[in-house]
Amino acid sequence: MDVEFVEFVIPNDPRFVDQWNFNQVRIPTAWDSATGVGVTVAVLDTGVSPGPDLACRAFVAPFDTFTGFAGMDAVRDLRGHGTHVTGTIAQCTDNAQGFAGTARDATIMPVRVLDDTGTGTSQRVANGILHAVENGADVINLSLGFDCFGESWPTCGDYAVDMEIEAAVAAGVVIVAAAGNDGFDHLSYPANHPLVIAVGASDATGTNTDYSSGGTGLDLLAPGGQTLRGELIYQETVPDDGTLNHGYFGKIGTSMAAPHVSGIVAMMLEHNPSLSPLKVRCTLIDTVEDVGAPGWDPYSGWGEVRADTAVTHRGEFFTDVTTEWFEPDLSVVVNDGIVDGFKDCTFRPESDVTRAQSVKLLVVALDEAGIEAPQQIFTDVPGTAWSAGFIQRGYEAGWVTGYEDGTFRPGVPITRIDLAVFATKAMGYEPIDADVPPFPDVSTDDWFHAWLTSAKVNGVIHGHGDGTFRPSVPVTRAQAVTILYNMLYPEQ
Ligand SMILES: [Ca+2]
Ligand SMILES: [Ca+2]
Repeated sequence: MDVEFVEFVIPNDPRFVDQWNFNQVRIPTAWDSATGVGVTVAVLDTGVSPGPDLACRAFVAPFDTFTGFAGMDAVRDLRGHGTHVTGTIAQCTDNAQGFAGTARDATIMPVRVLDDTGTGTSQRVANGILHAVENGADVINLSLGFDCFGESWPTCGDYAVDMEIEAAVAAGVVIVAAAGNDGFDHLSYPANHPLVIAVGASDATGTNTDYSSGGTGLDLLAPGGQTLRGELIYQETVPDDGTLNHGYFGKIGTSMAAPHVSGIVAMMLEHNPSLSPLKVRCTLIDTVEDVGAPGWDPYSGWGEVRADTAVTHRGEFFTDVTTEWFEPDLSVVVNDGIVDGFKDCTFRPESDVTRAQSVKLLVVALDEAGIEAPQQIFTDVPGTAWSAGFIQRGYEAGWVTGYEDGTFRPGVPITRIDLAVFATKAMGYEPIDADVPPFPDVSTDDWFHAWLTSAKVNGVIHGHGDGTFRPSVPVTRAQAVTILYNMLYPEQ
């Protein structure tokens, strides 16, 4: 058999050999799939002073929240923090100079929210997030925060910044923040905000460093380095003496860890632009290398980030779905946008599906939408109910039916037979009369037998392993996924 061999591409940046952190989290491998083309990362920091190894980079909408001025002069970085962070995200790469960057073709939006002492106010950060969203940022990197001293969000938080975070994520912008460097068991703010991806720091062993803050809400680790063994994060930046003399500086901290993740997110969004902030976070935590205690733990979150699997993975898997029997079906219907998981990145495959939820799934699976301003059709589904538009859509198409007493019973778990009949009718299949029942545990006298026969013949449903159908048993979310998959992709 002929096998094609390919060269392993190593960028020609001379100092790439010092970037242990890049190989550790598989960034060069991820470059085979994406490099951040067309994706904008806003760096809310001390500004950016581009040196020779950022000369290739495109910068958009630079803005100083202190003066309100725009332009690269306004965001000049005299401290070297924001420039270093920017280097990790998008240093010019394979240019025979200096170091490499993670999302080596991303666009950077420098927003100065910290002054030359590295200090800013919550109003600056809030204004910076607003500026980033209004100017088209896809990702916001926050290598900043304040210590929470044992408090959790929202006790440890800020109202103005919370408002802008929520608006940004609602607009589809992914926010990544440093966990904090105090080594406490509580994250700093805003890493502790539930909508923000919280990044702790690992060293060259891949496990958490002693300075990296952890606790509830920690999502994952990325390399932040440590000084004891000289495992620093190197990029080109300026010293903090105001001279603007560019050089190569090694730094450590969760501030250095977060931009790895921001760069990886930029590559993920190039590879799959439809990923929502929730799917980005779920994909990141589902593709980590688990380190420390098995599963999520307060020191390392879900584990250390892996750029290659995060980028190529399509966000279809959930933390409670591993090698279940329905996973291939699930990945298809999730990527089709028909079903989604929950905000905690679980899918809850064994939970019931209600009748109202089933109708919505079928409407979405048919690539249709709910009717706007729906009327009341069933006595127990007012026009204001979230499901009313979906139920009216299915009712008018002739596949949603209720009960003889005029109710629909939207909150009741749907039975296997009701979902099979809805799905078969929704697909436009005709009932099939047969002399024998389609399954041994149903009868030709059952009201549904012609529909169930059609469902079986058309591949919408299959029986259990023992040949039975069990028509009155409630449908789990896992089973609903399989029915949707069979409906859309019947075996021929
Ligand atoms: Ca370079
Ligand atoms: Ca772990």
